Amino acid sequence: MSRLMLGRTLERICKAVLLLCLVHFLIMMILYFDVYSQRFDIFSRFNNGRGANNSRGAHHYYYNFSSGRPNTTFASYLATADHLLPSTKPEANHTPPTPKPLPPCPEVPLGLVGRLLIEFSSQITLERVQRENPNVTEGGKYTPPDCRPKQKVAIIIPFRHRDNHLKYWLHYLHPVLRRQKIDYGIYIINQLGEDTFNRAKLLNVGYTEAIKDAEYNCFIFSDVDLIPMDDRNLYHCYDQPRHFAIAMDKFGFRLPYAGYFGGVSGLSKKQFLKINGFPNEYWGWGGEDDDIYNRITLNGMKVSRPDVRIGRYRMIKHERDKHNEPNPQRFSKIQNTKNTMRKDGISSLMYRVVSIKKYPLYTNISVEIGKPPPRPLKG
Ligand code: BGN
Repeated sequence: MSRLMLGRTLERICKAVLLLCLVHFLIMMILYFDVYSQRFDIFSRFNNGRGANNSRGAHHYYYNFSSGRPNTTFASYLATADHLLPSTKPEANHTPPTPKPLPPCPEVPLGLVGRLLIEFSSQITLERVQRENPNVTEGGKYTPPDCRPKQKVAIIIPFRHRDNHLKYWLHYLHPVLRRQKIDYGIYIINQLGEDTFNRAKLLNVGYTEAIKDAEYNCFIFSDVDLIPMDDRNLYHCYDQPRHFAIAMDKFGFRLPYAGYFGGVSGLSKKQFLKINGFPNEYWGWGGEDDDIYNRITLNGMKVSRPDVRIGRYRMIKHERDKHNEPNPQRFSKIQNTKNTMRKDGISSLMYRVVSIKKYPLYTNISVEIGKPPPRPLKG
């Protein structure tokens, strides 16, 4: 009897085990076909964060619960152990690491070399300058890759028929500005036609066009034939309007007079607007820089300058330009800055842009700026 009982019990146990096996097999089949329908994506869940199958798509499918899982089924949900994993932010492992915010650029950049050897006898080509400055981008722009500069500097060069000088300027200045960690763009403002040259008006045009192009807050105005001989003469803006070219070779490496503000100067946007920009009415050579100096002092500012050993410049020798004769009115005009500066300046500027061309090493803006008003007849 007891043997019979034992046999029956064993039989029941066997049936139960068989049933369990069957149920298990059924579950396995369901799971298998469900996974199959997901295009054999079975491995992606195991490779998560490691293997080649870890494409963002597959990853997204299994983990992004919040965005809804359109093709998932309860079975497939069960088939993954994901719901058992601690909830981690899935994207963190897979997005490329967010670049570290750059540190501010140092006040005194590392890597300056000091005194530079400047000569104008070797022939320079723009192709060579381009090859030597591969990180300068279209329009002559550059941003330091390893630090965050405080200022954005537009360098503005009044121009007409000085292509050879421009090559030297670009050849020497791009590497200097790069070492100085300046965030900059170069703007050549080319006066079209052969009417009398007007340097200060071209500088006003440069300011106006540069701020249309990018958010500059510092403007450096440079003649095309002036090359700094020391890279410690930093091309950015200062607390007061800056005069950079204080010791030119042609003046025996000295300031020619205390109020000299010619050659290379720099003003922040605020300083520039405070003096209503530069005068538009100085046609021909001379006086416009003295007028700018007057504007600065009349508006309660002072000129700041580098050390005389650092502010040294070489000027490229050249013949006197045609159509830029000394302006006979300059003597009387500079006596009158106080009365003219509010009317004549950035507020009254009129010109016509004919073309804007972005070259690899600079932006060229060709403009018509008109001609001097007819002289009043004597007598
Ligand atoms: C000055 C010129 C400046 C010029 C410097 C250096 C005048 C105004 C009348 C005195 N100023 O004499 O414009 O930058 O020489 O060349 O001529």
